[in-house]
Amino acid sequence: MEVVAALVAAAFFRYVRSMVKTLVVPDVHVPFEHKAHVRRMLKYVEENKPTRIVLLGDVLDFHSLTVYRQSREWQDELAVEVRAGKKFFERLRRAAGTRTSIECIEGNHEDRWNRYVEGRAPIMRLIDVEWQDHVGFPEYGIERAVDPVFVDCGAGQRVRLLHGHEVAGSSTLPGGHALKIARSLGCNVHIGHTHRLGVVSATVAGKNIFAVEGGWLGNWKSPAHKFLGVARPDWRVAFATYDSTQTTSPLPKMHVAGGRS
Ligand SMILES: [Mn+2]
Repeated sequence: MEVVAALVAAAFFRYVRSMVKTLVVPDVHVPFEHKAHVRRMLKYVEENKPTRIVLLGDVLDFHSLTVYRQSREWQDELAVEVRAGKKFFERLRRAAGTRTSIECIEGNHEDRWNRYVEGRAPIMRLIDVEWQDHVGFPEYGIERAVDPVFVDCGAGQRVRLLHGHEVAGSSTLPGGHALKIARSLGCNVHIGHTHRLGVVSATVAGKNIFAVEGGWLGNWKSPAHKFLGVARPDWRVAFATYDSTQTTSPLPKMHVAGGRS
């Protein structure tokens, strides 16, 4: 009887160890985030304590560093943006606790910092000024993701996470750009970047693959997005979770904001 109990316990702990719950956070665009929906995401983290959190990039807007500036009053506010970014990562770490790994993929908005340094302040390369060191990565144990990032998504499958700007182009239908990337890589893919929400699938070389565009957590009404006006594109507030133990489907659960957001 004890032997059976020990075997059951061992199997249970093997199962728990192999259970990976991953939260995938799309473009937040701090300090132009949607505050209520960021709170909702942080509450999810607090209550569910995922094993892994992967941020898809464009966590930070770096509006002060863009050459496509939409809001004049933000042109000299890099310090404000950096402080808001650090606050965001602090809140995320506090909600997650110490056992969750937090990884961050670089998006085209974080790349604004890199391009600025390369193009306009090359002397800063000599002193190694990297964006992630200024928004709390060392303090809060956030890792800058090393490409490629894969997540166990259930049904024995993995999905590759990218920001989405790595492959040129866009699409008119939600999910279309992710699908293009999935076809070119020949694997399941989940991206941010388009701010749209779409889960689509295709058959590549006889293999069924899926492609996800995971929405965003930004705010339409913020200064950086005012230019969108009333004719808003079909961007959706959302985040996603994957459960490696699900057996019926490899697809994510999409946590989508309803109504107007
Ligand atoms: Mn974005």
